[in-house]
Amino acid sequence: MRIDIITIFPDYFAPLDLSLIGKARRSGLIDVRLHDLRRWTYDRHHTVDDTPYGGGPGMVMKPEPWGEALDAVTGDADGATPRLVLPTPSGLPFTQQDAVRLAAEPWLVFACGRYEGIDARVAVDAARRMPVEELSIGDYVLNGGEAATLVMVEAVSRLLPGVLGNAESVAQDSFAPGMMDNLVEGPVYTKPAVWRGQEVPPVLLSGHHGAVDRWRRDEALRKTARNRPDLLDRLDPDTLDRRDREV
Ligand code: 6GU
Repeated sequence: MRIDIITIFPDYFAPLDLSLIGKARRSGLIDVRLHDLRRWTYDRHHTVDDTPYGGGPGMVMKPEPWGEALDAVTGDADGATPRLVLPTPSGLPFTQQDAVRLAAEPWLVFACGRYEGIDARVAVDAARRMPVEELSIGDYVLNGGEAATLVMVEAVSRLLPGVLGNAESVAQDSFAPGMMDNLVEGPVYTKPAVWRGQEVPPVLLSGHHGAVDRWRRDEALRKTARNRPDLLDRLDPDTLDRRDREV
């Protein structure tokens, strides 16, 4: 997968050199390209923002550098068109389903806004040539789209074949489509079997795989009820068995 990131802070993305994503980049599984938006400014101060029409606080990102940046970044691959992601707190909620959907794309471009956002005409113009979506990573406000882009790139990258060591761990994750749809994971344990007076739940030492699966599913339901009651309404009644209803 190719991922282009346009930002006024390319250094923000240094973490993409680390850990599993860094390894996936070095092995060629993910081709991440960073672009400094100010490359497409031509004044002495490399201005990327201006005051908002209609007044109000803050600054708005100017359309011209963004138009040129998107033309340059998305125009250089013969025939291919990327999907453009605009991280913004006013976007649609980014979910695991979106991560799965975006992981099936060959090419993503992230346009990181700062200040009060990017002039709205940039998204309209880009949509003439490519699919565009505005996505939010949660109900809080960040200073810009960079941290949100890091979050989305990590959520997408770990779903690509070969990026994670263990493909099984993706299927067992909280929110994983299938068995863990709309459930968060319950508690996990490793050795020693007793630590500071606390025992690991005996079922996990029993060797009965059926009983372990049942216990994990019950714990996931319990934790979802406690921490995310909003998700319980979304559990598929067909995949809820009688024992689930008793938890
Ligand atoms: Cl995608 N961007 C910004 N600036 N703030 C956010 C966000 C995105 N998602 C939640 N808050």
